[in-house]
Amino acid sequence: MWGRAARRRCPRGLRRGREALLALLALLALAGLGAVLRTRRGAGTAQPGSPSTPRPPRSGRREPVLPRPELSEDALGARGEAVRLPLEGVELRLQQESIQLHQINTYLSDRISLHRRLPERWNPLCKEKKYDFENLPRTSVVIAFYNEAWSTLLRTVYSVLETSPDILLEEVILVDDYSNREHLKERLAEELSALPKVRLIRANKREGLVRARLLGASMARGEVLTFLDCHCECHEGWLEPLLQRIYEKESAVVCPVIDVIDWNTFEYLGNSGEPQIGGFDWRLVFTWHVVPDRERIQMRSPIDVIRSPTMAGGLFAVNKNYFEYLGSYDTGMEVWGGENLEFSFRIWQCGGTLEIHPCSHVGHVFPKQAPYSRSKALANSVRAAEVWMDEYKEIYYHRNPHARMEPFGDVSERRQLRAKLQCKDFKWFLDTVYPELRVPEDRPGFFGMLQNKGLKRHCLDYNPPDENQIEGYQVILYPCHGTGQNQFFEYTSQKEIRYNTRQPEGCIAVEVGTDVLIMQLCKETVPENQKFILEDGSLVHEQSKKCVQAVNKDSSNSFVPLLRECTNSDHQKWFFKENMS
Ligand code: UD2
Ligand code: MN
Repeated sequence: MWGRAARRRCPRGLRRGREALLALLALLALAGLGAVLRTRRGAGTAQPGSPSTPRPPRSGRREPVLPRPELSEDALGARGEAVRLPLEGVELRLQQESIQLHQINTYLSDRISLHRRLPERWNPLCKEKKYDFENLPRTSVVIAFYNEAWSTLLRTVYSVLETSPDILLEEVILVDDYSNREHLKERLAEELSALPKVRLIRANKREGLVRARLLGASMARGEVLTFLDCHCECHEGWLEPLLQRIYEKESAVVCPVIDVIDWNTFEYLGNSGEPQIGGFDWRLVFTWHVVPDRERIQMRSPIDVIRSPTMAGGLFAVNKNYFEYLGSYDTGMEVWGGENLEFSFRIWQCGGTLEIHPCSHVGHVFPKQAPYSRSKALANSVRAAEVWMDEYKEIYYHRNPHARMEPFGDVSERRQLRAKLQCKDFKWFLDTVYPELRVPEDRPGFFGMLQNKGLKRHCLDYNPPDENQIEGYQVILYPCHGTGQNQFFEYTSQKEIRYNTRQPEGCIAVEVGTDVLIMQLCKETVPENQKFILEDGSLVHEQSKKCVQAVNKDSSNSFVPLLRECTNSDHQKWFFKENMS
């Protein structure tokens, strides 16, 4: 279904590309550069949505570009196991400083070989898979980096060269996004100049990851672009499945499974079971999900591609022409964030597919926390919402009142792109691609901060210690802050008080026999202990017939919401507010 949609729509843009290419071919032929043509030809004539135009079979080695040097058995972390150095004094301090600077234990990373092996983390069936090596498109691997540590960056490069079949790798393009660290200057250029197929280009101002990647892409000679972050390690056989899939279907954008490399121990985690797919919550934060049954029944085997509503963002392969046809990236996005959801929406809404290949695994170091400022992420998300989400952007704004005020620049070109490609609307995306995501009702007057009338500006608040584990803690009262997030609730027509800024969504509940409000996961059929009646400002727990009241905690000045017999007190009155005004 996806393929057909893409095929119908693509030719117009492509035709123009083909005309340009024909003109270029004529010029080159005149200049006697016929030899160049043979390697470039396949790229320009490809039809998105259909198998690649056959190109003359190529020859080349199936072995990796570089052999992996032998490592001694006792080399640190040589097989991806966890390492904890027994340090004290100066060394311990240096390790802590390295974590402070990079939010990654680069002191340890520097002591682990740049050529280490990884434990097998793929489904054993992947080893049996056969590939059309001679026919597969070649790829340029594009890696943008900003102030990355030496060893994590170099390990990424070596790992690509030591795992990618020579015949499939056109080149590795490193894009320095205007880093200011000494080790990334001449020393890096020198180190890389000794490596085959590696090119280094430098931005002459800080571009942010979107434009840095595009800078790399603009120089790429491969038929496929494969993007990686600059702190990755590729698992054996990671590249072939990506290219094979794009060879079969050019409008497929394919991600590897992202395995976790621990920022502190450099352990290579991950498992060979079913990968997770990408989603998002209504704050437009990327989330991971198990594969839904509707997708599982479509898979022909456990190692078939899995369609995913969204991608994490850093690691994917795409046919270069198709990427350009789709409008590459939104160059109005700065630094970090938002581009992954924007691209995901665009791929699906404009006729492509976004998939994860279970046989392609790549490790990624998730830092302890963000190593550089990501304050531009909000504007990037707003751009994505403004261009792709139609009226559903309101659901996002309700949960991020501040986003409405964010200057996001001009998106008219991106909207034109959407019109030109005749992309489907967001409702189609939600219904077809991501039906698991519940669309909030957001009835006027029934969402936002839930403020108590008897107290001065205090709101219901839920602050789970772990974003990924939202059940089980107590709901509290906190000064209203008006930024959505932990104070955003929606009262639904099913009588739930949903905490639906996150995925999966929480619902306020009362544990039987207690007066305490806690968070539980919402259910398909609403459990009795999650039902509340909001009437004339009173919030009645239906099961116990008691009212939610702001109760003074141990005669201090702090209050908690608890169930009490209903009175008419203002401490039992609640009202929703959308923002602080
Ligand atoms: C995730 C993605 C990342 C990107 C981001 C959303 C994965 C594994 N990672 O965050 O690729 O999609 O979500 O935007 O899916 N960089 C620059 N210039 C900058 C900032 C970053 O070149 O101004 C580089 C950076 O060095 C790295 C890449 O862009 O190679 C991604 O940045 P990150 O690793 O800080 O993002 P991450 O993994 O937290
Ligand atoms: Mn990263």
